[in-house]
Amino acid sequence: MDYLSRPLVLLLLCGLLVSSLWLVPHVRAEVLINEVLGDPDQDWDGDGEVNYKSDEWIEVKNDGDSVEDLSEYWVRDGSGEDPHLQLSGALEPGETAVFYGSDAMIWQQEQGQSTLGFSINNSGETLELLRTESDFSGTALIVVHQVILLDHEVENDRSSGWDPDTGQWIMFDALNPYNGAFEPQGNNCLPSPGELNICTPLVPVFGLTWDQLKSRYR
Ligand SMILES: [Ca+2]
Ligand SMILES: [Ca+2]
Ligand SMILES: [Ca+2]
Ligand SMILES: [Ca+2]
Repeated sequence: MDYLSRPLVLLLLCGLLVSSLWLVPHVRAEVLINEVLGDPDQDWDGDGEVNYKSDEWIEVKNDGDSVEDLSEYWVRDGSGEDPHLQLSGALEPGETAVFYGSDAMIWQQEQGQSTLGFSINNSGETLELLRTESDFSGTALIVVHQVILLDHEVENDRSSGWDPDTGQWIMFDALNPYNGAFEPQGNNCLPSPGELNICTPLVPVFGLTWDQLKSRYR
């Protein structure tokens, strides 16, 4: 190749690159943190024990209009750089998935890390959802969604999440009603791990034990 044709080839390659980028649809993360319970007081993961680490849970939702591969997503708390869990599975549009502290502990063990679970601080926490992004310089984890939990949200069996009707961040406090003045306020609805955040009130049913009642709302 002579000196004259080399810049021409470069120009052509650049043109091809720009036009191919132009044709690629804009990609943005559609998965979000939908609901969180950070101070468990019951056996949420169903392993027969109540544990402050393994029964914490984080629910994610696919808010987009195409199937999302969850293995591209990771969660971590606000205190460090390292993710606590690489998610797994796939989500159809509108679907939710829940991951328990026990899932995080298994993953951490597989990675040779300390089994800290999600480490959701009961006095308040920032949780981040990250996504694997690749470009010419390599692969990085980019924060795509963040939620902030205040002290009163992280109390025995209270969860916080997005209200599908109002779009507001709200507290699902039917199991531990909140009467204080801080936002978010409670809505007297039950936490809904793995389900859409549709309000189910706690209705006492005569003749059922407390455990039977709770299991109705899993
Ligand atoms: Ca448990
Ligand atoms: Ca906690
Ligand atoms: Ca608290
Ligand atoms: Ca939910």
